[in-house]
Parts: sequence; C-alpha cells; structure tokens
Amino acid sequence: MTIATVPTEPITGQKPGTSGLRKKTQVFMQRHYLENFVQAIFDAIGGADGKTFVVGGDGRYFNDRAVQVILRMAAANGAAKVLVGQGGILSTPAASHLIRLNETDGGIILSASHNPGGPDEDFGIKFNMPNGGPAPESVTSAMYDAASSMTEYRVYESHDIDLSAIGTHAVGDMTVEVLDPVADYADLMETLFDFDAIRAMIAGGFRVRMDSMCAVTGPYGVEILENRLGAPRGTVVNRQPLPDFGGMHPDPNPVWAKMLMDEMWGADAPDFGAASDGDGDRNMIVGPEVYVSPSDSLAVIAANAHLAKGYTDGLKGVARSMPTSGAVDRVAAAKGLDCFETPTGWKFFGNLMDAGRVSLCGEESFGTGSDHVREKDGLWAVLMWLNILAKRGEGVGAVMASHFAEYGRNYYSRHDYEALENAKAEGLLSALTARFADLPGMEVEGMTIASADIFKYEDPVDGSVSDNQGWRIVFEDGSRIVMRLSGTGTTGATLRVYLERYVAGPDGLDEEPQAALGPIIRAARSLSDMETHIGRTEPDVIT
Ligand code: G16
Repeated sequence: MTIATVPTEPITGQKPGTSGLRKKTQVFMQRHYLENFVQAIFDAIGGADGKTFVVGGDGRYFNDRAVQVILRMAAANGAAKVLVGQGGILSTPAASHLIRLNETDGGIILSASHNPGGPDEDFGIKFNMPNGGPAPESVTSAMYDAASSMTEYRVYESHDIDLSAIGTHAVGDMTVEVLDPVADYADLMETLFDFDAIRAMIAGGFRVRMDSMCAVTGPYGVEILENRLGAPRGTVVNRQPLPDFGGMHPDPNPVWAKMLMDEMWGADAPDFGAASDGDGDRNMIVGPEVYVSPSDSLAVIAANAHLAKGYTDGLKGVARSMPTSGAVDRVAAAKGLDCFETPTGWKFFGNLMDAGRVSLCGEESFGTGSDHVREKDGLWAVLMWLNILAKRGEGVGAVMASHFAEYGRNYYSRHDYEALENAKAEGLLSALTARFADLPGMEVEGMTIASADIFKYEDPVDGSVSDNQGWRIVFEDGSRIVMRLSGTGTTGATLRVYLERYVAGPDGLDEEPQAALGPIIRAARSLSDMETHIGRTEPDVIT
C-alpha cells in the first residue's frame, strides 16, 4: 500500500451551504470532486495528523463509495483512527453523539438530509466539530478557501475495508473501528427519558406509528421503539434504509409523509404518529387528526420537558431560528427562561449550548433537539413526546388544546417556491429591500406594518456576525412575514416565505392555519410583487 499524491485543480461551487456541501449525486461522482472537498476539510481544520474522526452517513446512493474514499484519504493524511458505523451507516444525531462520547477530533457525515437519494438525486457531506456540532461559518469558509485553491490531495492506494461486520481493521498506520451504529445512541436515549413510563403506556394499548421513510432511522426506531419499549413489531414502517429511500422523498412533513398523514386521518388511527428524514435529525409529530407544527412542538416541549428524567431540573434556556414562530418565546417568558433568536442553521445553536446558555433548540424546518448532542435529533423528539404523553396521561390533541388555552396560538405556515431561477429570486428580494424604508406605517390587508428589516445576528458568545439572514416584515399586532432563500437546495433557488399570526384566545384558537393566515399570505404576495418577479403566487410545498 502506498500513499498517492494526486494532482488536481479547484472545482467551482464547492461552497458549503446551510448544512455542508449538497449537490446532485452525479456532481459528487465526478472525478476528483469528493476528494477535493475531503482534502479541503482536512486542510481547513489544520490537518488530520494523529487525529481521530467519526465517519458515517444516511446510506443513500454513493454513501458506500464515499466512505471508502474518506477512509483512504484520512489514512493518507495521517489520521490515527476512524470510528465508522457498520455498513457506513450513522444517523446524524448518532454521529454527533459518537464524536462527543469518544472525544474525537470531529466527524464527517454523508447526507443530503431530507433531499431524495439516488444516482440522479442528491448527495452531501459535512464536517462536525469536536463538540459534535456542524462546523461554524468560520470553518466552512476555510473549507471553501481551501477547495478554491486545491492543487493536490492525498489518498492511500488500498483495497476497500470490509464494513459489513463489527470489527477493527488497518489502513496503513490508521485504525478503522467498525461500530454498531445504534447501541450507544439508544443507551443515551435511555438516560434522558422515562422508558418505564413509555413502556407501560404502550403495554396499556397506546398505539405508535413511526415512518422511517426507508431512511436511516429504521434500525434506530426498531431497536428503541420495538425492542426496548415493547411496541409491536411493525410499529416502525418503511424501516429498511435503501440507497434511493425506496423512491420516497424522506422529508417528514405533511406533503411528503403522506402515507403517515393518511393513516393518522383514517379510521382506527394510531394514538401517535411520527416521521423522520434521510439522516434522522428531523421529525414530524402527529396525533389522530392533529398535526403539530414544528414551532408548536418546540413550545410544547419547552413547557413539558421537566417531565423527562434528563430534564427534571428545568431548561437552561431556549433558542429558535428567527423564522420559527414565537410560540416558544411565550413559554420561555412564562417560565423566566432566556430565549435566543438565531439565523437558520443548527450550527448557530452550538455556541449557546456549549456556553450552557440553552438546553433546548428548535426550528420550523422540523428540527428539535437538546444539548445531549449538538445536532437536531428526530428520535429524541419522538421519545420526548412519548414521555410527555405518558406522564400527562393525555393524547396529542388534548396536550395541544391545553397548550393553546394557556399560551395562545401562533398560527404558522411556510410556503416554498421551488426551482426558481436564481436571478429572479434574488431580484424579488432586492426589490423588496428597496421598499423597506417606506413600509413602516403602511396599511396592507387591514394591518399596519410596524417594521421591515433584514435579520443580522451577532453571536452572544463569540461576537461573530452573520448578515442577510432573512427579510422580515412585522405588523403592529405582532404578525410576521419572513422571506429567505434556502441554503440546502440543489436545483435553482427556493424561496421560503414564513407566515405567522398570534391569537391570544380564548376565541379563535381552532381555525385552519391557512385560513387564519389569509391576510398575511395575501400581504406577502402583494408586498413582494411576487407575480412580477417569479411569475407565480402558488407555492410548491406548504408546511
Ligand atoms: C438544515 C439545517 C437546518 C435548516 C434546514 C433548512 O437542515 O441544519 O438548520 O433549518 O437545513 O435550511 P434552508 O431553509 O436553508 O433550506 P437539514 O435537516 O437539511 O440538515
């Protein structure tokens, strides 16, 4: 076995987005593409010499090949050891946990999250830091700089490592340890939640449905829900991770998790339903004919987390991304907790958690999690909900109704306009920016605009500043419109329009969200002159 130093050239577009580098799989499969970026990761973190990393992915098409390349490149760059999930599989939260548990120097996670997988779909790669969290902007910028001036990469010329069984191997001087991807994560969940109470609830006839969408959480769901909590076999559906997710779009929302939604709205629906995404960090929670929006889920968890044994002392503080509804803010205010508003991207929560300022974070994009790892965590949210329901002895609908009665309701929806021409989407936002100075005081749809600005974040821990993190229009009654371009898509631009309206109650807590948000939706379309800029006013996906 020898180390080859392979001459290469920079490849344009290797700029990490909201969560690592995501491109079409075919792009990643181009000659040198993956290798250049992996070398850029090692260069950006000061080299791999003597370091230990965690490596794994969500099992999508090309995962198996990419893991082998990373192992050979880690060895050639002097890494001492790599911990890799059996079969090259690790959910994102499980990878984050392994990084922390083993005090490694970070990890490389292969996933394009909720995006579909397959040779003609999406692939992705990201680096997580020694704290287990996604690399911050300073590090992803360094990766981009390294990739932009790449002239060579180092790779071991060796056979593939057998990752099909647990065991230890060597690539040159580097040790490769193949681990059970599920065991340590499942053990961690047992320390946080009251498994006895959940087990008793299930034994008493409470029926759970978990849709793993043929993605990575299948084995995790089976081990935790069926093997450890006693749910009947078959509780976890679409449980076999497949390279193309069985053709499913593993995005746990009412549109893409339609099979689950149909079951939860059907006759004899289970008592609780949940779905997760490609790499297991997202979640959707549903009850019989009750959809819990991610923003509301975060608020309910903030209000009830003390019922779970890992959180009995209460929360240190909470954080949400700026476009996420203010439902959690109301719980934080009632409980006297600090509440932080960050840009979109889990990486912005890391500093707050490391500094002990928050222990619960969440985003409207179906992400919730705590400081048990440094990623959002789909199954964690499912178990938190089951723990809350078991301890309260109530169903999802009853919990939501009493939450709204106590705190009021933040009606909320996100409208996505996908595959837009980049220039048109950017044109809409720059034209909107040009109007911002004139908007305060203007009346639209019977509401008066209080302020209009572009969200800028200054990290309270390290002082770093992130600009242009969302266009906000706030009305005098607190209703909001937020717009931004997605940083995770791979085809053109996706315009996200976030809509929110607060109703204090006791009346008006039971409206259909799109109807309740009607004036805000119309205001968003007219204020942004949507029809003129992008030629349409109907979104592709409503969540
Ligand atoms: C990623 C980030 C999240 C973010 C989401 C949507 O999630 O980790 O923090 O909210 O993308 O981002 P955007 O609106 O820019 O598309 P995931 O699950 O895709 O890794």
